[in-house]
Amino acid sequence: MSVDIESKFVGGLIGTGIGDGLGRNREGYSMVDSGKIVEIGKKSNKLIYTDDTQQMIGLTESLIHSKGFDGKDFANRLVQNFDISRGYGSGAIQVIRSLKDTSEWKEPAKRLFGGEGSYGNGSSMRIAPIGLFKYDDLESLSELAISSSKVTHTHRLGVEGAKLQALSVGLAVGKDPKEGIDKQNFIKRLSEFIDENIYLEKLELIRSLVEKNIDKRKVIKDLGNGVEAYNSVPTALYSFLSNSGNFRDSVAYGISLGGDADTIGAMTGAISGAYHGKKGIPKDWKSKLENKDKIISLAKKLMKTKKEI
Ligand code: F2R
Ligand code: MG
Ligand code: MG
Repeated sequence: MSVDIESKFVGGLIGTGIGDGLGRNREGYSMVDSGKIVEIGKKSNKLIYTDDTQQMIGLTESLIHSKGFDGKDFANRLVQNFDISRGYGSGAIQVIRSLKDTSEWKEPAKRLFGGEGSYGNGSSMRIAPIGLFKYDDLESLSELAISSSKVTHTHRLGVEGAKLQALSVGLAVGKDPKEGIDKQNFIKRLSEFIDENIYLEKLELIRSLVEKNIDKRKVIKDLGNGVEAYNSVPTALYSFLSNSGNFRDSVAYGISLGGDADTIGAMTGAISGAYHGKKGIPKDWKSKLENKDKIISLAKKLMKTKKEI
């Protein structure tokens, strides 16, 4: 097996941005044909990203600067990069505003939702750089995913979603798209790291649905398309696995499910981009991504940092 790891780092990060930018105007809408999403891509002059990619950029910058994960540094970058026009979740807005006024960066996230913490998909949608950075050490990958989630999302289901998404990206890096993917084995390997029943049940569902040609309505009903991490991380994984042959199909499918479309697009794009690599992403989509050169440069720096530590 020979895989171009740098291409995969670039793929995982620009995949996030492309899925996010393509899905941006579909967030909150109903399902459509995948062809409609491809058409949106053709008609758009630029793929403008949202909070998903804005936070992904901050996490990547932080991993590079700190040569690993540092919660305080990441919290500072969430504050510095905050741009409300990108469309953040209400809990995320509260946490980031509180982080600005305190050095106790672990505290604001714990106060959300009556002290329950958030189970929104905000810490999952930005996690690609952790999956890339630790793709060769899934135990460390899981620990970093948990720590990075807790800066904004402390609810156990929010944390577990971030872990599952990061693991999916990490596992995809090590696979050679020329060899194809053993879907059953991919899901089995993920399950070994997952503790929460709702995710284990959805992984089991993906295992049974993925080899069949399933109606989209059933996918939405069984796996979800909502803002909760457990209603969108498994959906992104399914979108990738059921369309693993090429990046365009997987991302168009994920976004076409509607609901939290930018975020399902970002997460599907992260996994699919980490699998197919930069070369597997359609040129027209790549060229339209906002801040493409900056994101590519960050992916290369992330890989360099990994090599140096
Ligand atoms: N915010 C949006 N989209 C709406 C605005 C877009 C519009 N186009 C614009 O430009 O203004 N999208 C982004 O938010 C989602 C990620 O959210 P995140 O970061 O997880 O935020 P939050 O608020 O923590 O969680 C989201 C919602 O989940 C529910 N929830 C979470 N934990 C809960 C709990 N313990 N109990 C009850 N409900 C809980 C709440 O409804 C939260 O508001 C992505 O879609 C991103 O694209
Ligand atoms: Mg968004
Ligand atoms: Mg969203």
